[in-house]
Amino acid sequence: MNEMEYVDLRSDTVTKPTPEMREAMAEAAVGDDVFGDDPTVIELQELAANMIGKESSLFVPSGTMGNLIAIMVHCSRGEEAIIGDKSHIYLNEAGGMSALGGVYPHPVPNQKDGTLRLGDIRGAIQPDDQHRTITRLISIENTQNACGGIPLSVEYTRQVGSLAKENGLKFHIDGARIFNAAAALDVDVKELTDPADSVMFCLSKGLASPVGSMLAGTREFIARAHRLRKMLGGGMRQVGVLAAAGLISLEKMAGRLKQDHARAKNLYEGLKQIGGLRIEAGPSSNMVYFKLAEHIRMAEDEVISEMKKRGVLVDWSAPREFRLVTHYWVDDTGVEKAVQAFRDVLA
Ligand code: TLP
Repeated sequence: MNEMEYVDLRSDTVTKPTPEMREAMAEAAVGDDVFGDDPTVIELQELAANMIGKESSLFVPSGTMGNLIAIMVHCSRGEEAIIGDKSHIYLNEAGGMSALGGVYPHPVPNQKDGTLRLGDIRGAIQPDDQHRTITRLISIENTQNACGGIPLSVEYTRQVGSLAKENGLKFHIDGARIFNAAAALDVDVKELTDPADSVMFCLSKGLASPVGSMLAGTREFIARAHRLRKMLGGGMRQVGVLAAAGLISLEKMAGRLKQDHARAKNLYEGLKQIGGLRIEAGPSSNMVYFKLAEHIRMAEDEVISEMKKRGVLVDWSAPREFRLVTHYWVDDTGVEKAVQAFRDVLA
């Protein structure tokens, strides 16, 4: 089967560049971005900073590097960051914050709604005591991936921001999918980013760029981030070819994410009718999580390969649990095809 015929629901990271992006990439004006010479990167960084409501921004190769740089700017070695126990930073970034940054993670439980309880955050802040590490940072994730792609509200974000300020802490948002959060909540993304000192968001997920994330904050923060990007090997040269796609992500893709959310709802409605699944809450952005019902004897890998035979790529997220993600390349027909394939496979 030709790869283009697959309905790929494994993640929104699988999004290939749109034809318009490929054209813009081919024609992009470029320069050496390590010299600060690439006009397309400069344009992207200005637009991103404007849209996200921060003084400045930096193009980085990945969300993982963006989060790591933010943590390393905010915290010195041996200091501590309060993060969710289901956050991507804690679970899925290969421990980079401690391995490379020397920063100690202080995990607090993510609640079902994706939040960290304010009381838990407060309780995690270390007292001024020579035996303790120094708390420097609070980080939250929006949308909160492992809690169902759930958006965290403006009100909650403000509360975390105030708590950080009251305690002299920095506040970072892993906003890999912050534009999905803004679309789901129907708010300007700036409302969600305003209380934070730094925000990372990805161009390469629902915004459909092939590569790249943005890190945003004050001019001073970005100047320090710039040096760390270089240290980590993330200084890129004629990277305007990627920034050109990023510009289209911001100009055209950020405004269409509600379509992906509507398709995730349709997918959920279709899957709910199938006996072999245990599916709880409906999706609030572009992710549908479900578990295999007890009577299904198939292993995750078998489900994956049977689905693939029917032209649908899926992935498991935990034992007996699957996560399906809608994005630009999944249309209504793709949703129907996926529901039908699950019906056949789990019959
Ligand atoms: N998430 C990927 C996988 O790594 C799990 C996915 O398919 O969802 N923050 C959040 C909230 C993320 O979900 C991801 C990627 C990242 C950061 C890292 O971004 P990249 O992959 O660009 O390093």
